[in-house]
Amino acid sequence: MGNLRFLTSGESHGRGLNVIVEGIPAGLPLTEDYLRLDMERRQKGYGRGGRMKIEKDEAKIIAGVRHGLTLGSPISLWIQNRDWVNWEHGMSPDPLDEGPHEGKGLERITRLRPGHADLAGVIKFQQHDARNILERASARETAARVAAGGVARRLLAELGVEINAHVVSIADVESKPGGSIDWASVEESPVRCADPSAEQAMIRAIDAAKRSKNTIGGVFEVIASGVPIGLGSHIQWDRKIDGRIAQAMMSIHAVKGVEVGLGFAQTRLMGSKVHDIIKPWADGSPKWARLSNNAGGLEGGMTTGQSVVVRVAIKPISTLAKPLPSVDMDTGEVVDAHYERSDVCQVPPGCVVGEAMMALILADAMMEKFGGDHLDETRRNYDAYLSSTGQA
Ligand code: EPS
Repeated sequence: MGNLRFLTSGESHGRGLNVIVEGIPAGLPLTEDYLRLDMERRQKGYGRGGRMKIEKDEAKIIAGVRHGLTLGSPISLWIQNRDWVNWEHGMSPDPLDEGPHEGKGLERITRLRPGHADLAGVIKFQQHDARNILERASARETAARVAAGGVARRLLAELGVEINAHVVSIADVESKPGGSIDWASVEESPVRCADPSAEQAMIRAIDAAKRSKNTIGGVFEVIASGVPIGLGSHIQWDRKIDGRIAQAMMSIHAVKGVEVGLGFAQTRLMGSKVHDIIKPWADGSPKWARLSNNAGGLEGGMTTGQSVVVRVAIKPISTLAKPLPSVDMDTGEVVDAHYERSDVCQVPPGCVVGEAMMALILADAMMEKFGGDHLDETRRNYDAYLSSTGQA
């Protein structure tokens, strides 16, 4: 824990976002081109609003990399907000001069949106303008997480771990892929869905929500394969990796629930139907294989060597084009809640953010267990562990 850490900063309509990632060993190949892949993937998704037509997210490497290889020093990444040109005055760090104050972003927001950070934020931080809260509460921040997640993903790739995600449901439309997931087709799907018939129904559901000036949520599933046995630990609450993954997923904007493996469904089954039988050792097959993976690759706060599988529930976005009734914080009067441009559905891009958070947690756990100031040292330690524990 804390072997690999990251910290983001930035407001949605400020100059940009930055993130510092610390704890990556030296000698890891890393380029802006590699990071661009996930930055672009996060921007896609049916149900996005107008903002993504403005932005073209790129993570610039400011520090920590020389000639394509990490130095072991903090890696600093910068993502410019293209929309900043429209907000230079409204979001300027300079003190406001004498009024009148007119123009984009300068009008105070006092009509608090139910479901957003507005109400608790203005009370707690003693603000008179909800923009001072919503700018940082915005899911724009996930661009910085995905940049950091790209660094973690690059490290995990060296250790044989791959992370993917797909949309399991949007509103009441469920994906039923049947069999193994074709990740290439998920990548092509505008809603990141592995089931073509559900994909069309999901698109229709998003269209209907948009038409009725509403928003919808859903569930995505993140799957990490190639994970060794024994990341995390059973010995203390905050070392348990299932808890660490759940916290990371819950911290994503609009997330309201996380399930591991079979999740809540196992509460309706007998124990004999739930637990994953350990296969007898046989020549040619992996030594520690199981007959099923209902545990989602996590037992006792540790990885089991099977794929780590978590499902993440996203609520409908709280900025509604047809606003809910609310209260004006100045007057206490009943008003329509504030509306400004937003998305209709955030579940498809949520997949990419979920992958990033999974990568950051697993990379941290890898560094915790295998250490190393240079990638070669990390890999030596990792390989020695795999071969001495029958996992190689
Ligand atoms: C968001 C509102 C929208 C989204 C934004 C999250 O931004 P804007 O107010 O500029 O239209 O587009 O997401 C992003 C900017 C992004 O990069 O994902 C919100 O209120 O959370």
